[in-house]
Amino acid sequence: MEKRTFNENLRIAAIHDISCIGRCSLTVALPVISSMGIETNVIPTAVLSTHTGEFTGYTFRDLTDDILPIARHWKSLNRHFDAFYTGYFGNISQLKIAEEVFSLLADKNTLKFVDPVMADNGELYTNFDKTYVGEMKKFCQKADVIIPNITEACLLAEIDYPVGIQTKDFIEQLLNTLKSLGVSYIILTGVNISSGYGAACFDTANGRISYFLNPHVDGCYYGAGDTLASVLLGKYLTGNTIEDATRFAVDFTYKAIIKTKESGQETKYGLVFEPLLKELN
Ligand code: PXL
Repeated sequence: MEKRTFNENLRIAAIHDISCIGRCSLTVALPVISSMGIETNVIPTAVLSTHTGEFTGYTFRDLTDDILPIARHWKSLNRHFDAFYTGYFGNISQLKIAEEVFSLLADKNTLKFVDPVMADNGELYTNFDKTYVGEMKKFCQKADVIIPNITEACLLAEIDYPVGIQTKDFIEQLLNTLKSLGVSYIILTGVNISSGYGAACFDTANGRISYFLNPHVDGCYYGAGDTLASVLLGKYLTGNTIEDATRFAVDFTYKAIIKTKESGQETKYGLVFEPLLKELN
């Protein structure tokens, strides 16, 4: 894929849920990508009072019926989008609907950046099942870039999830299996090898895998994947190579994890990324 050049009028659309508390999905994508000078439009897939990890009793308003009417209205406005960034969908039918949104609004210069949000730590999130995984696999085939964590990558590749530290051989086997999806780049997050914790960036055209790692911090940090993906997309769109964008995003996320740990706040409330936003512009 050719290197993208800086354009001060960049515009994206982010298709994720709004979790009103918990700093994930749109409450991360909006501030992070906007801070990078990119106009960030949104199509909310659902509204939840909190995200679904470690909270119980959350509200869930499914917005399936609003997605295509929003996209059709946007079509009438004749706006070009530099990227579509998809994340958490409210239900399985929204995957096909998102494909329709791409058909309506994406042109040949629109990057399709897909975070196949559905699982972590070896387990599917509440509300997702094997059928969803199959449909997500088909949806990923429409993408230019996908950014699964290890669990999601294993589900997409139909490979058993490795508990604990992974080997580089395992990571390479996993990425090479996912090559059949036909995307340009795969950014694998949650990589936990003996030399550190972070992400691997796979350029499927030349087979090169680059690792970006920091020390491992114990704990389950909600919204870390959304932070990493949002920073990476913004950096890539503003003219960095995918490898440089990945390095920056991994380091930013690591710093936000350290801030979160220092704050003593419960990790289910998301990453303390706000003090770092100034580093993005
Ligand atoms: O961070 C991923 C995510 C997004 N949206 C909702 C979630 C999660 C992870 O648990 O529950 C609603």
